[in-house]
Amino acid sequence: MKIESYMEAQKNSFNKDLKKYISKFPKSNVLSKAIWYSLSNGGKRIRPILLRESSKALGLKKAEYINAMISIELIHCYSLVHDDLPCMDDDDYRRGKLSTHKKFNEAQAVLSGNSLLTLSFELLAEKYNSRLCKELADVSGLNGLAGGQSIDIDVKTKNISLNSILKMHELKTAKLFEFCLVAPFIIAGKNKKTIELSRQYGKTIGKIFQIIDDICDFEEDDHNNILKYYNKSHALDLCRKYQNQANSSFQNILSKRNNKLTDIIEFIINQAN
Ligand code: GRG
Repeated sequence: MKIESYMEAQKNSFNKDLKKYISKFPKSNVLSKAIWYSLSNGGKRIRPILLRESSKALGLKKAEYINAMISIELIHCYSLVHDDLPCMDDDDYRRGKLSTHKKFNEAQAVLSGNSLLTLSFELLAEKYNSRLCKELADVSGLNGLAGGQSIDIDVKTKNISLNSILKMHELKTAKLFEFCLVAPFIIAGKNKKTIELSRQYGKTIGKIFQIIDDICDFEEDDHNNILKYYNKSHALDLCRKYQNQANSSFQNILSKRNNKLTDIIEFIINQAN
């Protein structure tokens, strides 16, 4: 199967799992409607797909990884809802549809983001020990997603250095990707050294993902974009360097036959063509 069709099939399969999970909640109140709207408006689902690939490579069964897989997408969707708010990026549209605060209102958007965040921890706590909750807290809090967003907002009017842009990429984007690769290794009870390698692997994929996102979304007044410093071809060279690193240093912690991580990295890079 071609990687494009594979990604599409994986996305559809994840959407079914998510629907099943969310259908446990009543849809009669406005908050549940806002939560469902924020989750189901057409994302690529790259994070759960990566988490599933890492799990499959380790031979985990779906029952062992599904809570972690849904939980990472809930965190991601919460971050998008809050990112669109007027006090943050102030976007009226997300994925081609009205952003949650435009469809509902700001208060319900804040609450739906908060609820997605807490639900993701509930899902982890239901199934795993505190190790995984701590991991998710770490990648999504001060030293991760929230910290990266704070830098992004803080530097809006300033001149940001290349190093700060790369740091922001790591916090705002690559940290959640770390979780996708590392969580299955923690669930599978792997040793510390292997867990750390899987973390580096996830981080490297996240850095590639963000460079490609910068290339695809560049606008002239974009102050935080890597294309402020690199031209497109130079930025792609950096992706290829990370890709080689990922394929040579980290692939040996996984069985190559049982996963498509290498193809997915190539798929991500090809989005910039
Ligand atoms: C509010 C704590 C907080 C964080 C917001 C998500 C975010 C941080 C900012 C949005 C802008 C941005 C470029 C973030 C970097 C990560 C990124 C590329 C998000 C978009 O991820 P995709 O492309 O989104 O996977 P879909 O729509 O496919 O789910």
